[in-house]
Amino acid sequence: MERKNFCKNPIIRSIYTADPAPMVSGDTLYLYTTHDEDELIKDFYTMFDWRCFSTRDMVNWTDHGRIFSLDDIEWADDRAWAPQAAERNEKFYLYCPVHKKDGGMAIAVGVSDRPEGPFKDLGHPLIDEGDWNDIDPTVFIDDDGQAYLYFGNPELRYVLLNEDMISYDEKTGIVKVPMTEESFAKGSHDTGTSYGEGPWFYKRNGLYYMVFAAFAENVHQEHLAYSTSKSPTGPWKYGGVLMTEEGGCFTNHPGIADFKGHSYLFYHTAELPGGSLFHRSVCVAEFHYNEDGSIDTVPKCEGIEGI
Ligand code: FUB
Repeated sequence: MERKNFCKNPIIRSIYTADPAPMVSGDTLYLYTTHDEDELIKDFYTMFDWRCFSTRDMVNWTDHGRIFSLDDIEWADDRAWAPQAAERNEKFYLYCPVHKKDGGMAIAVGVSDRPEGPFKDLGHPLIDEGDWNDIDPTVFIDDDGQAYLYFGNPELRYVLLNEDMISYDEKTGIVKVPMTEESFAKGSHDTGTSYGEGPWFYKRNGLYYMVFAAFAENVHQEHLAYSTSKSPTGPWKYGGVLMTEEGGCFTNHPGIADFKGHSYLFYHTAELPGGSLFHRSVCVAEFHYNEDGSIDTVPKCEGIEGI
């Protein structure tokens, strides 16, 4: 029987979605996602656009459709991968990894006057190091107004965004975070740590959190883990596993938001009919912080109560 006032996982059932990125603006939670196409090209991720959904009660969702796509980015040709959005000075910024026409991955920025888009590309990449590390941006504006954009697979890197949110402090440049076991635990990804990709950066009660998709030793499926720091630029201290390998697909991807007094972890699985590592679906779980700011492992769940 359908439960009333209950948001059943996966949240979105009309299309395959992945890489959830929640953003709260006013009394609404906006959920930006990637979109796994039904028909695969070369049996790989086939992803051309970004989608947006919104809710005021975590149960009833409005589908805003395609809000930004590769067609809007003249210099990109493939891989519309994991985005994150930010609001500043009444404008909205969507940071998106893409594959460039001239090769390699880079991070694009779409700008809009409205959270639900449509977004307009800057016309050039924001981050373009010419290597494949330039994916999975996560953005956070600190209380002092400094905005940070972290990103990367297999290394975690960051830039200090300028107030315009579409450029960064070139003097500081692109900073490489030391990939140590103390920061990210021993694991099986390329740096020898568990840090894989999909960072999600935020602050709560004065403590900075870096949640990420991780590879345990000898395990070829991602789990979610987190590290914390007393400063926005580290050093990071490994905190533990946030979600074990779940949901039947190789990747997972965290998105965290506090909304109307509740804390939510968005993630993805392959649980819709026809699901696979290239046909994923966005889910949500409610969780709680311990007194000291630590987080216990969050079980994958059937869904959440509405608010
Ligand atoms: O969805 C494409 C890529 O897979 C993302 O950028 C990664 O985080 C992983 O979910």
